[in-house]
Amino acid sequence: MHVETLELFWIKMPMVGPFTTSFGTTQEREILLVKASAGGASGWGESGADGVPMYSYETARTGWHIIEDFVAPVVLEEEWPDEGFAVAYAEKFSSWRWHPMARCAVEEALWALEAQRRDVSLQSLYANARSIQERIPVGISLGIQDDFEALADQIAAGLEQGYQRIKLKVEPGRDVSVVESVRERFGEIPLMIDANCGYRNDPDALGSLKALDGFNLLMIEQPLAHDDIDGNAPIQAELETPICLDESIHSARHAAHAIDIEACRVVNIKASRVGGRAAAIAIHDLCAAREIPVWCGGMLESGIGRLHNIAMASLPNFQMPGDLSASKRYWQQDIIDPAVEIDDEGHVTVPNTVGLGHEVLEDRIRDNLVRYEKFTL
Ligand code: OSB
Ligand code: MG
Repeated sequence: MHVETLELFWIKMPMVGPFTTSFGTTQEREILLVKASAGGASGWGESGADGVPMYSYETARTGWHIIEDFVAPVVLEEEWPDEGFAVAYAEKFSSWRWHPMARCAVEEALWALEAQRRDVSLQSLYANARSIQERIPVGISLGIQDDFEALADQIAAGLEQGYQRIKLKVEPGRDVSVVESVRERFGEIPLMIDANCGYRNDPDALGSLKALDGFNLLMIEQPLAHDDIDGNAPIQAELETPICLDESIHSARHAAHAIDIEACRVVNIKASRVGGRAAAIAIHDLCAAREIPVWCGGMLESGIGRLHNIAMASLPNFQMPGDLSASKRYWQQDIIDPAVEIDDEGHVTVPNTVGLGHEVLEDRIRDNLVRYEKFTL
């Protein structure tokens, strides 16, 4: 088959509220979407990159450049197999270096297109005969806040809605006191923290993290620099609390190394960070074989990336609640219909209908457009 058109939609959408991590605040999300079409069917994908390089060096603009100038010409030119073209794409581009979020966006569009053409669910393509979970437990991620009462209100609302764990963003100086207050107020709720590399310049990172070790946290996510896997090993050896790596893991090789040297006991999987769904699933399988639990991370995705995450997180080693929360936590109006919702037990049901599973609202996408282009051969 040939991919007949690739369309790029660069959009900007206001968030329901600001989201602050140790690297900065997001109030408006820029998102790059890809639509791939062939034979009257189409599929959508999303890049995890934002408008500014904070979590990642990639942006919507760098994604545009990489896809327009390099990926699209190859994808449109190539004669792909009728079945398995999403995997063939992943293999072809696996030798390309970096720009994982741009590559992932196109790959997702191809997976969704393939599901549509074969009349199957995205979940069943990702699972590829592995067992699947029909419902996935979901957690929420709460940004750093100046006002503890505002944070406490959000925790109370999250628990009330059934969310299965609370993740608090922390940074040096806004860590122990916050966790201590949350434990005092809410007791032994399932709680974890995410430092987003915040302790990378702390000369006593071990001491700072040990001070957080007595709170029975589910895990401490990404304390050290993105390019420092090894620094976690001596710290993990001294902590009861598992370390979970996010920013540091860009490939199955990274994951294997981190597990070998016991730098972490949990892995956060984000397809956009590792260059696609096939690569993410390979990390899922590797971690399963090594008995390391994984969970699906989030990048403040629109409904399109969210639905890809949910389909992938139905794989069996996604054992811990994922950052897969309801659309309305981030968006006034999501670009899919229906929006993603969770049930009152804090689970999301994985769509088992054809393709992405929900309708994509192209008109709403066009309402938020920064830039659009359609590429053909
Ligand atoms: O580190 O997991 C992270 C959002 C943007 C960038 C990085 C991260 C996050 C989150 C939000 O924690 C997770 C979500 O999408 O719900
Ligand atoms: Mg994280």
